[in-house]
Amino acid sequence: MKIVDVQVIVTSPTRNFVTLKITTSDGIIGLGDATLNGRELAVASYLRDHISPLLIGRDPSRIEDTWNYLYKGAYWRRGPVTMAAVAAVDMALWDIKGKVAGLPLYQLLGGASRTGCLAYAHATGADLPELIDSVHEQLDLGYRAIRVQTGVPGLEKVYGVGHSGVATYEPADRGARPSEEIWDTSAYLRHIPSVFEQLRNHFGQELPLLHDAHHRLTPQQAARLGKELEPYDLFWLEDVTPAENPAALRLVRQHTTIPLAIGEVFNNIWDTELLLSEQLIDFIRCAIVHAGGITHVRKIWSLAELYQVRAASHGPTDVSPINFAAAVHMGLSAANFGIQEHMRHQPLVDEVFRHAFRFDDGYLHPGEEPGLGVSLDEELASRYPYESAYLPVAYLPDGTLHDW
Ligand code: EZ4
Ligand code: CO
Repeated sequence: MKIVDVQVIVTSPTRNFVTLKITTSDGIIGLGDATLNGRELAVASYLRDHISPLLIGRDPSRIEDTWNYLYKGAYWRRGPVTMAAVAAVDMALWDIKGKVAGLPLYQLLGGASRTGCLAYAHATGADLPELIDSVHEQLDLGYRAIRVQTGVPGLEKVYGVGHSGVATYEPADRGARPSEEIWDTSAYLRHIPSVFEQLRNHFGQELPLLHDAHHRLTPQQAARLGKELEPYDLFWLEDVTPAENPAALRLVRQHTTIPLAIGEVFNNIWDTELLLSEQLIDFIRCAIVHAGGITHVRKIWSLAELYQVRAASHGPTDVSPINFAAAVHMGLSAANFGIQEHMRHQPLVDEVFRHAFRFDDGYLHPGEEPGLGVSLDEELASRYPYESAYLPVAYLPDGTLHDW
């Protein structure tokens, strides 16, 4: 069997997604996600112009070999654009392998290690009453763990906090320029501990609560926040410091026992090596698509397993259901799975990308369809052409561009 056709499909059913479609000489189709929020067309070009011609005629069963061909062979390794492109090929080849075998991906990865993957939902509110309502909404949907993000007094807008509920919180703003937000770390640090105190008073001690600081703090600020949140027993505190400096977490770790999670911007096992081997984190959060696909993230998770770090892949709405399916298959099979972020896509996205994975009573299951279990309705997809969209940028009150 050979690869005979490779296509890159860009579609924007409410937001942009890049999909790689590989067809074999036996007529089997494999799909891979290649979406990189706000930089989608760079990955589409990498795939169309540089990778697709190399795939024609290759044996689709040689996943490991093809991964190394694209990674080592290019000389220029790493980086989110390269690794998303390699990941798309990798997912599509695993999808094909599953279809050839007649088995869902999780069976190829060793079979189920659990009956379902614990999911967490997002709750957001401009103020405490809104936040409490939002947590109740997610609990009513069946979620058993909740990430909470909240407005901060004095700040007009905070990233991750919905303008009109969770559903619309993340779509990158469509338009020619990113929107701009003012961020004030001191105001945030003063406010957050009281939010968790009141959430615990309202919801009791047992509900797993998570929070994302979105890479905005210094190590000293992060250590202080971790210590102040310890009484509220968070499931984790995510992305406290800018992720390109893993050693920053040494100071945080020395000062707080709060569980730490990081990794959504990582794209390579070397980004994780110091954090894992020094046991500076508790959860590794790479997105399957942004860290080289199933083949590479599996290696990261295996390294993590040695150090009692659990796997919790990034699951936002800005990657497609193809990525999400891969994450749930991997989560079901991995010994060290921790929890899966689950932001629901808009219904239109689920129509374009029909999928076998399902959410039920707090848990995700990948379903039993062979491969990843996702199909793309190309006719429907073609009705939603690409639209320029960007993530917002953050400034400090004095106009300094800030980490986020
Ligand atoms: O900002 O996926 O944990 N989730 C997050 C996300 C990220 C987006 C960036 O594209 O932090 O909402
Ligand atoms: Co995050």
